Amino acid sequence: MKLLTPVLFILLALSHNFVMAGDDVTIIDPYVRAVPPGQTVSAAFLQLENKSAETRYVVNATSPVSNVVELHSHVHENGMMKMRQIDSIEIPANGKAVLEPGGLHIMLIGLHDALKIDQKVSITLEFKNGTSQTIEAPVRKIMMKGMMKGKGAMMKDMKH
Ligand SMILES: [Cu+2]
Repeated sequence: MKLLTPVLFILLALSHNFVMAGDDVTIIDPYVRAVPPGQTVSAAFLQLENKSAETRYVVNATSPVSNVVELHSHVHENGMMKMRQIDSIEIPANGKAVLEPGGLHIMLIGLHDALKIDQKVSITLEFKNGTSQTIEAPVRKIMMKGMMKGKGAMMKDMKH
């Protein structure tokens, strides 16, 4: 037992260094938008923190829950918000990329099954430097600000 502890420490230190060298991008707070039954399209959101001094890029994403997974951004076109497929998501050196509703997101197209709240969705992100990371993103209900207002107004109307 006395010998085992230092050996374990060395192993832990080695594996930790290995992980750090392989991937200095941390994925924070991933989640997938819950969608009504029958809807076969959803999106995943998360934050990517780059602790390295080099710009990193997500170039592809895959998931077993849908036929197609695309990297998307939102753009304003003639006063309309439109989604657009993009080739990569840039994570600035010592910076962050934020994927959030109305902005960058990972599009899940052609869902095989309905997504259940709190279900963990496995998503693999592939980086330009050849590394990849797999995350388990829970399914969450996301209320849009506009939708919440609409619902509130409706409930108010119902009271009258
Ligand atoms: Cu999209």
